[in-house]
Amino acid sequence: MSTRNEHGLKTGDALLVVDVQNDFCPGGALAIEEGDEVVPVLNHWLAAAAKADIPVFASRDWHPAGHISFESRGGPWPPHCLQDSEGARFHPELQLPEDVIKVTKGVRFDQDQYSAFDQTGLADELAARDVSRVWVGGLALDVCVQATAREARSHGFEVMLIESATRPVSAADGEAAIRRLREKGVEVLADE
Ligand code: VGL
Ligand code: ZN
Repeated sequence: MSTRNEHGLKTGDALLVVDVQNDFCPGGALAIEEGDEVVPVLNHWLAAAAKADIPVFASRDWHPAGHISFESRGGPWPPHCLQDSEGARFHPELQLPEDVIKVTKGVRFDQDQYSAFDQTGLADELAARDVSRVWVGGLALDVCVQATAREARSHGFEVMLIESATRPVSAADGEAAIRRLREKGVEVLADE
C-alpha cells in the first residue's frame, strides 16, 4: 500500500460512502458514466479506514415500487434502486467491512431523500460516535453526494470530499456541485 493510503484519517473521522449501488454503475437502471471507477478508489480508502479504526457508513438509495421520484409519477428519474433488487445492491467489488453501518434512504412514499442525513438520524449517530469530520465519496456527485456533503456541513461536520471517488450524472452539474460545496466550506481533495 502506498503512503497515499494513510490518507490522513484519524480518530474522530468517519468514511461515508454514498450510494455505490449497481443501478448507478454502467449497465444499471440509472447508469452514471464511469460510476464503477469509484470502486477501486474507495477500496483504498476503506482499507485506510480499517487501519485507522474509524467507522464506515454506506448509504443506499432504497425505493419502494412506483416511487414518487420516478418518471411514471412525474419525477425526474427512471425506476432505480428498488428495494431488495439486484440494482439496489452495493457494487459487488466494493469492499465494505463487516461492521459497515448502512444508511437507508429514499424509502419515503411522499418525497425523495437525496442526502444521507435527510430524516435518517445520521447526524446524531455520528455525534454519538464522537465523529467531527467526514470523508465523502460515491454517487452521484451532483445529486446525492452533493446533498449529503452540504447537509453534513449544515450539521457542523468538517467535510472532505474525495473528488476521485465520485462521478456526476452530468459533467456540468458536477463542476457546479464542486464550486458550491467549496463555498459551503467543504474541502475538495483533487488528487487522492
Ligand atoms: C441518486 C438520482 C436518483 C443518487 C439517487 O444517489 O445520487 N441520484 N436517486
Ligand atoms: Zn433515487
